[in-house]
Amino acid sequence: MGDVTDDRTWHTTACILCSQNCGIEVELEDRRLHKIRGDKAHPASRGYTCEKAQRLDYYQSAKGRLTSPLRRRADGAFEEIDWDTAIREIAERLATVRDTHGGETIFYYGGGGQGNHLGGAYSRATRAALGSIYSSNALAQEKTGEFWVDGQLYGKPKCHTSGDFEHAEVALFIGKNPWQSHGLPRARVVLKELASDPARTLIVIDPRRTETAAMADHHLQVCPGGDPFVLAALLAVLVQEDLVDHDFVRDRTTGFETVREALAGISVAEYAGRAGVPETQVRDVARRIARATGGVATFEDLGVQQARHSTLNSYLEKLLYLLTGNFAKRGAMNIHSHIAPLVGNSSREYTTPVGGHRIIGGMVPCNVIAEEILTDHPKRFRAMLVESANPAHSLADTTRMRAAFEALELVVVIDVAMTETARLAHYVLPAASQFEKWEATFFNLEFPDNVFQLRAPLVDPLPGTLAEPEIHRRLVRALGALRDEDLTDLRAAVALGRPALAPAFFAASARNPMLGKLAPVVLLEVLGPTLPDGAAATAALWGAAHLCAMSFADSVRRAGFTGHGPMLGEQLFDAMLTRRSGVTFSVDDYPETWKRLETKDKRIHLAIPELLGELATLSSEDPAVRDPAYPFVLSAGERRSSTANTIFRDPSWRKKDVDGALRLSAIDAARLGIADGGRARVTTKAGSVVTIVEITDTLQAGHASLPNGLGIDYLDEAGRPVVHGIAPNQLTSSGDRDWIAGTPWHKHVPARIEAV
Ligand SMILES: Nc1nc2c(c(=O)[nH]1)N[C@H]1C(S)=C(S)[C@@H](COP(=O)(O)OP(=O)(O)OC[C@H]3O[C@@H](n4cnc5c(=O)[nH]c(N)nc54)[C@H](O)[C@@H]3O)O[C@H]1N2
Ligand SMILES: Nc1nc2c(c(=O)[nH]1)N[C@H]1C(S)=C(S)[C@@H](COP(=O)(O)OP(=O)(O)OC[C@H]3O[C@@H](n4cnc5c(=O)[nH]c(N)nc54)[C@H](O)[C@@H]3O)O[C@H]1N2
Ligand code: SF4
Ligand SMILES: [Mo]
Repeated sequence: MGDVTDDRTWHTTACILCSQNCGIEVELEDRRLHKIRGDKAHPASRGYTCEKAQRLDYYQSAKGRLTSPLRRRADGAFEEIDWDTAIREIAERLATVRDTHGGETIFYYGGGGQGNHLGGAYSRATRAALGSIYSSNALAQEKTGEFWVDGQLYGKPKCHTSGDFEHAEVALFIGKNPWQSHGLPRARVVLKELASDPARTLIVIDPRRTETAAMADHHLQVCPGGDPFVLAALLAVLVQEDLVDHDFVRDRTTGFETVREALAGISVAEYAGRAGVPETQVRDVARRIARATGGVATFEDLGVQQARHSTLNSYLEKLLYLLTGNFAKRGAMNIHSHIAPLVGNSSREYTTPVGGHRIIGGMVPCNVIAEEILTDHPKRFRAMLVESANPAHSLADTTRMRAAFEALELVVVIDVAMTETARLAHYVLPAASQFEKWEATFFNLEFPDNVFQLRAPLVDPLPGTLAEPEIHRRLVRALGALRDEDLTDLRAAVALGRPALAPAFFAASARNPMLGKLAPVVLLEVLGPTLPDGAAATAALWGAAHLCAMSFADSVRRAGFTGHGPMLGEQLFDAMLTRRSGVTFSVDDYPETWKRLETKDKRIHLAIPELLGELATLSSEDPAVRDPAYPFVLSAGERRSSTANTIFRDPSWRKKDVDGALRLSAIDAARLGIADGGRARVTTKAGSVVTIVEITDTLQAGHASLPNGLGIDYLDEAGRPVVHGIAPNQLTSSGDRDWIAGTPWHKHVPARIEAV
């Protein structure tokens, strides 16, 4: 199974704590992840890890793992039931909701966290069997505004760009702290290279002097919420000082004149001032970006995507690199390939059934989910299937989300642990952990080289648990959506060898479209048993490999695959199955980006009327103005060395910042009379909590921050659940959201802070 060196057996897998999924090697001791080191053979991480990977056993060996399906009794307590009973009852009750109110009233949430997307791929079959069409996940509280802008500029929301930071002459991070949160391969190495090379420039826009900002050549320390002003000022400098790449704009875009007019009248001095940044610094940064010949790469993240004007911020960020021609070239922004898209393919806009809210890339805005439940509208969501997510904790306004869960007729949760959401479920299904089953993620977002890694199980599933592909297979079967006779032809084709399956599958799903919709489970049944090493659960990847090879044939060939026609996909699938440290599945030339543009005229459509309208409203807004009742801005959910979403429930994984302190500036702490390590009460319009304080010189006065991922419970010595730290969404409100994408303002919560 593994590779033996120094008398030890090292097993190849990946870290599951953030979207980088760095390749690691693990030495086991019984079922524990005993020793962990970076895997030098991983094509993207190349041996790199951050300190958090060392803690992975806190996930694998956590107390309180679920080991039996659970059913909630009338008295509220859970009782253990066997798998057959659980699957039968869940299927019956879901079918009743479908037959009474329509499959569209069954809502699906989740499908994967930072390390596991394979199971979620199979949920498509369960949803198809139920006629469930509405779904969502965490991307609809961070990235959907950006996806919408991508759709306007590049033709479809799935035209997602990737910054080529490794080669960039200028790197710009906006509301993003990659030193802690990563988001790019080998982040700390890349940041150090950028910071130490005098020919390259690191720019950070962040109200806090983060670890990344402290390394930067230019830290634009905006006031919280100052981003649209500083971004507009940077763009105004480009236009007013005529620093625009006119050749690029003329040859590759439309709508520039409209954008130019919107920016021409902006006073750089005034907007810089309102953002809290010196005008000279804004001009220097704009000129530096315009001057770069070796590419400008940008990364916007939660600091702007979960703040006011979030979709506008995404737009302005993209205009910055587009007006300077930093697109489809080395060191700049490019549209990457994928194994399976994270964003829905459709450019058709549709809306939620009750409130008529815009659905972007197939995802219902997280902040409207409670509203779509807590109503007497006949098409309200009536049942919910939650998989690998903890929305009762991670969505805005915990109190309201709980009320929404309690109003549902049926809640089914698939998880490894008894989460805050699972406690609200009617049925809880125990999943095998990510080191007990075949797993992979579709966080394959890189350019020019894009990497996919399939992970084999390191240990057997904990008794009583099942992997999600098998859970979905059983649900689909119990729902009666798939009969053996539907599969006869496909089984016969597989018997002739895998290459015969593609044409047979195509023909079968043309005859019976439902087979196509159930594809993941169909493949699991017909192809799964024939796959080597018991890798049945990887069957859905066969389809993904073929689609990838068809969509990105040139890129897949450049990655060294030579097969013709369907053999290209077969070869790619073989490589995915066997190269356990990861496969570079596509290698791109920079101009490849143009082929991925989805606009009909193959140009970038620079003018977005809705957002230019919003830009104009900034003239009468001052981000420094605060409600006297809530004079602070609270960032509710900061990424720290001691946070990893809610993947670790055991608080003892944190060696520092054990309680997840509220960070407060020295000025505010002195004024409020709070000492380092003292306690403060934080009150917002949604709730009030008491927390430990850490005094820091990295924050400006009037700004405070709490970490993400805390406020979850874990069993104490006596087996009782005890909550550690503050759940940030006790303090957030679902109504505080972007008008276009519905994304939350978690990083911009008006708050009052008092000494306790
Ligand atoms: N250690 C660790 N890493 C993680 C995670 C984790 O839980 N822990 N989670 C992963 C996930 S799911 C995600 S989505 C990413 C998120 O990664 P990031 O977006 O980098 O994480 P955050 O710390 O939430 O927010 C980034 C920055 O926004 C800044 N900010 C706050 N308000 C404003 C503002 O008004 N304007 C600007 N410009 N900036 C502002 C904060 O000071 C912070 O430095 O991290 C991933 N990586
Ligand atoms: N206030 C505030 N709220 C936020 C944020 C913030 O910054 N501030 N950040 C937001 C962001 S960016 C994100 S990504 C979300 C994250 O929040 P969620 O999307 O809810 O996801 P996670 O916290 O990653 O939790 C993943 C769940 O998967 C379970 N799990 C782990 N392994 C497996 C497995 O193999 N199978 C199954 N079935 N389950 C498994 C874990 O036990 C856990 O319950 O939070 C969002 N919420
Ligand atoms: S960067 Fe992310 S994936 Fe890599 S070791 Fe750290 S937490 Fe794990
Ligand atoms: Mo996230």
